Amino acid sequence: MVILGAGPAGLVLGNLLQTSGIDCVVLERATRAEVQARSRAGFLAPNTVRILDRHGLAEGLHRHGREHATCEFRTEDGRFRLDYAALGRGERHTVYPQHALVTDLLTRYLDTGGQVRFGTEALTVRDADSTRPTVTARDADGRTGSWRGRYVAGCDGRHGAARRSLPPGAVRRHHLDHGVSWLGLLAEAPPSLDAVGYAVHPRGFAGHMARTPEITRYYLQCERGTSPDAWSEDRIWDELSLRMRAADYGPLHRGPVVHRAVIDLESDVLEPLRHGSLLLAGDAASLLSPSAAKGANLAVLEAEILALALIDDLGHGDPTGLDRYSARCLEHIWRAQEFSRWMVRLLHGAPGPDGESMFQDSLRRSRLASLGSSRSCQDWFAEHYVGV
Ligand code: RFL
Repeated sequence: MVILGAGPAGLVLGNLLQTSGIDCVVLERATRAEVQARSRAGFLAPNTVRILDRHGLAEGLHRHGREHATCEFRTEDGRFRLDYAALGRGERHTVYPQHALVTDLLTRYLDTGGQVRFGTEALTVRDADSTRPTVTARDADGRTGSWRGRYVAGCDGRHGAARRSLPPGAVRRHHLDHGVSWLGLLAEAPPSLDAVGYAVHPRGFAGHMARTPEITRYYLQCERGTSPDAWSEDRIWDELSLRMRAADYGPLHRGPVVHRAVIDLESDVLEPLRHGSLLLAGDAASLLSPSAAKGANLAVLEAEILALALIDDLGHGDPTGLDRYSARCLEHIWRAQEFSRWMVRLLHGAPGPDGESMFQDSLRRSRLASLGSSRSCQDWFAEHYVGV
């Protein structure tokens, strides 16, 4: 079994296969240090924690993760808080940075004898329509080699070799550009509020998400095409303070911005998630906008479904799970996509000169008013916000 990519999807899959005695190798383009330093997600859904618990992979997150169950919306009409653990199914998030989870998964996989080839970039997957698919890969010294297995799992993200190797027409790609960009920031500063903060402002969206007691993630809506370095740190903090209405609700804890990236909010779904012996999971299968924090959670869920199906097939000669893999995952993916899209519409809609954007903005305002006042709307939100 050849797994492309040592992110959450590839490493959950690798751990489950390894524990079941299925021989596998993970090919990873980056170095181990790079993989363990990549800061991204932080909000783990209860189902993700249950999956990791089931397979003995949750020790670190139970030790260092923190439970989280409140979000606060700040708008031109005031602010309101939702304690989502008291709504919907009564569930909460665990805040645990993705790089810490990836480090735990990698350590466990290597400690139990798993093989990872770091610095090895998969170039193509050939013969995916046969039972001996082959991956051509280049190592850090520029040497090219081949890796063959019964199956190849494409867990190498949206720009990886798995997607590139799909023959034209084999898989459909459904794509949606939400038309919005965010400047994603990591600040070396403690969280400024004890809630996820969503601020809707005439100058654009601003978001606040705790990561650790020392690190906080912020988002600022920006013009499409903005360079990540275009904003000075002073401008970033001034804009965050303005949009989050710090003058009314309390100042933000400022600190050095240690990472920044511009994210164009886009979504896509590949259908089906399988071409012969090549199976897709995580961002390689479907990209979600970060508006609802679902990507890493879906990656873990899909990896578990795929691992159990592969164990049935390779260990017991039962292909039923693999035959159903794509349909089962797509059901979860489309629900997550729907909620992410709803969140994009909840948080954006700048008023403009034309009637269309005024209309959109009024819908956005009305959506927020329903969320702030209707218990059934809040229950629906809570269920989808923590669910995958
Ligand atoms: P990853 O984590 O991108 O890992 C893919 C791995 O594949 C390697 N790779 C290759 N290796 C070999 N050959 C090649 N040709 C290769 N090409 C790539 C890469 O080096 C990498 O190690 O994909 P995976 O495993 O599918 O996991 C997906 C998640 O990482 C992603 O969905 C989340 O980070 C999305 N996301 C969030 N998800 C959540 O559930 N909760 C959150 O709070 C959350 N916050 C976020 C996010 C994504 C963000 N960005 C990147 C837009 C916040 C941000 C800012």
